[in-house]
Amino acid sequence: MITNRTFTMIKPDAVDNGYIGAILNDIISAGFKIVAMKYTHLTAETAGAFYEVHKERPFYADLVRFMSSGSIVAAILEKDNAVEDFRKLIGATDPSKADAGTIRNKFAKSIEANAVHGSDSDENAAIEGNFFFSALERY
Ligand code: RTP
Ligand code: MG
Repeated sequence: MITNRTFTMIKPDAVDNGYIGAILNDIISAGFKIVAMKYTHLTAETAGAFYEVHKERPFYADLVRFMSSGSIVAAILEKDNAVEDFRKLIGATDPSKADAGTIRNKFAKSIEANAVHGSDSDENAAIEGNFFFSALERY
């Protein structure tokens, strides 16, 4: 398994607010290389499948509704220690608790509409990247 990769989405709130360019700039400036990227959208069905791990959580239905409410940008990113470094770059799930300068601190509005997703393990980074990109696209 390739362990220097992570997976991200720019979520519908950030796309709608016009932050794609600024967020990509922060990601690239932090030393991440974009391996694969697409502008697309999730349906309720595909968002439900992507977030299947959260199926039992109280926020699951709202999360699926939100994530299928608009366009997203999905990307595979590469850097040494990618998963951990990217989670540091985006900050805490709740933007009111995210450190100054983090992407969620700068661009997120609420615990749900929190601008970006970042994989939480190498294993999930691979699963999530495979969800959006074919083997050819993520070479
Ligand atoms: P992500 O997976 O998006 O990178 O976020 P995370 O690891 O920081 O947070 P996680 O616990 O995996 O939750 C996934 C997403 O669900 C929404 N959420 N809503 N209403 C709530 O209390 C609540 N808690 C989480 C957020 O969009 C969160 O990013
Ligand atoms: Mg998560």
